[in-house]
Amino acid sequence: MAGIGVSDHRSLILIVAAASMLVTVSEANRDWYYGGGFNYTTHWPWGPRNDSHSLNNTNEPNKLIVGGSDHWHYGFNYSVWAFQNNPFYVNDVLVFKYDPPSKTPFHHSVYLLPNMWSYMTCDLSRAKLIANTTQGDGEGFKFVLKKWQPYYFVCGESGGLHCRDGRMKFFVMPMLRRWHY
Ligand SMILES: *[C@@H]1O[C@H](CO)[C@@H](O)[C@H](O)[C@H]1NC(C)=O
Ligand SMILES: *[C@@H]1O[C@H](CO)[C@@H](O)[C@H](O)[C@H]1NC(C)=O
Ligand SMILES: *[C@@H]1O[C@H](CO)[C@@H](O)[C@H](O)[C@H]1NC(C)=O
Ligand SMILES: *[C@@H]1O[C@H](CO)[C@@H](O)[C@H](O)[C@H]1NC(C)=O
Ligand SMILES: *[C@@H]1O[C@H](CO)[C@@H](O)[C@H](O)[C@H]1NC(C)=O
Ligand SMILES: [Cu+2]
Repeated sequence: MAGIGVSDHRSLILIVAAASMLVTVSEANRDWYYGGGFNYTTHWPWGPRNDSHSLNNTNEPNKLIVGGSDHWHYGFNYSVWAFQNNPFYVNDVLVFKYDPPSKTPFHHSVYLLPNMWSYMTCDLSRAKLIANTTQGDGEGFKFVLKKWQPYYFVCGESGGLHCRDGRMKFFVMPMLRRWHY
């Protein structure tokens, strides 16, 4: 595992705080954790949802290209992207797009990490490969957020360098659509 420099300590503490918030959210499935400016009356978890993802109540899963037009590349801040695209819902689809080694010298991949700590430290020792360097080609690699659980996505290239220094990491906690029973 990579050593953690002194300068990282402050952000580490912030992330730990965020992590413990996440645990609370997991337990309660409260909608208010995600995004700002919520009206507690209208967004109470068991009330009818009314936000950009469900304005017309179609209940359709959303399909999002990770990074938007930036796709999946070194240096883009995916934590910010994920934050701006909250909330995610169970059954939403994330699409990772990146060129295969035949088209570029810059290789990428997608791994899932098992927990917040490995995510924070970009520890790939227990990472699970979900898309290799060629699978982001064309329409991209599609990943369905099947379960109500946190997902820790990282790029696994260069022994974790893309995760650590390249910001190719983000996590999502998809929410349940309350009327799906
Ligand atoms: C929140 O929504 C409720 C119900 O629509 C409304 O009565 C209330 O004024 C809203 N509060 C704020 C701060 O917007
Ligand atoms: C949901 O929000 C939109 C835009 O803010 C509003 O026009 C609509 O009336 C709201 N629907 C419900 C059911 O509250
Ligand atoms: C309803 O949602 C669907 C799926 O997101 C979208 O394609 C459609 O344009 C929306 N319709 C309206 C009236 O907002
Ligand atoms: C990547 O995965 C695809 C689909 O499973 C497979 O066909 C391909 O051989 C793999 N490529 C590499 C470089 O491992
Ligand atoms: C992404 O940007 C935010 C806001 O500027 C910053 O707090 C965060 O540390 C950045 N993430 C990474 C992995 O650099
Ligand atoms: Cu990468």
